[in-house]
Amino acid sequence: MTTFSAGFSGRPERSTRYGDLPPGQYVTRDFPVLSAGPTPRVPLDQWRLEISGADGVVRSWSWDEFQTLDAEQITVNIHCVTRWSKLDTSWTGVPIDTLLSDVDLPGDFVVASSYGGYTTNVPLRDLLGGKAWVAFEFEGRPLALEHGGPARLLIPHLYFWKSAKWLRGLRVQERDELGFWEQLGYHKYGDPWQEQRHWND
Ligand SMILES: Nc1nc2c(c(=O)[nH]1)N[C@H]1C(S)=C(S)[C@@H](COP(=O)(O)O)O[C@H]1N2
Ligand SMILES: [Mo]
Repeated sequence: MTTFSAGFSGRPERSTRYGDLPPGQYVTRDFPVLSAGPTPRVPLDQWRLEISGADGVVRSWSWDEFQTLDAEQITVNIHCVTRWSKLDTSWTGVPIDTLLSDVDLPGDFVVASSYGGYTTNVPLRDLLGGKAWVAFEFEGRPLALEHGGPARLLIPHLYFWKSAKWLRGLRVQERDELGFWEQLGYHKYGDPWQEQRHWND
């Protein structure tokens, strides 16, 4: 756990753990909210998570079904393209490996889409191998609505705009297709260690 000292919250500071901080980032102890539109409210009894392929939805879970899947505790650093990073955030989430097992994967690219219409593209390989989750708890509590509750994508090794809040579905497809921020100029891959912030980075 990061220790919290009153007065330091929110002030940009240098990490003493330089190795954890990608270039151009500073550490924040706050948890800023960054949303491109209004916060969608999806009642749990109407929530569904859908995996789709070339021919539409191939797997889906209601909230109750999703809650029966094996979840993991994850402690990771997260990095926003607006330059804040947050160290040692802890989450509970279902690995994407679990969601995509038993699914015939019709391509190497994924578009994640959210309730509310947000989209972001991620190569399939970046979601597999224990590198990404659908997270539904933050620091031991149900994920707050403004941070993407009831459930969001968590892909800590890419800039945080790839971690779609209010996740509704993952579509696996043959070609890469730019998402919301990627169409507006953000990098199509978004590796914070290579500072892939914008199209030409
Ligand atoms: N659905 C949706 N997901 C989203 C966004 C958004 O606007 N809508 N913003 C992205 C961006 S730019 C960032 S930095 C993180 C912010 O997550 P937070 O608000 O929990 O800090 O969510 C990402 N996921
Ligand atoms: Mo962001």
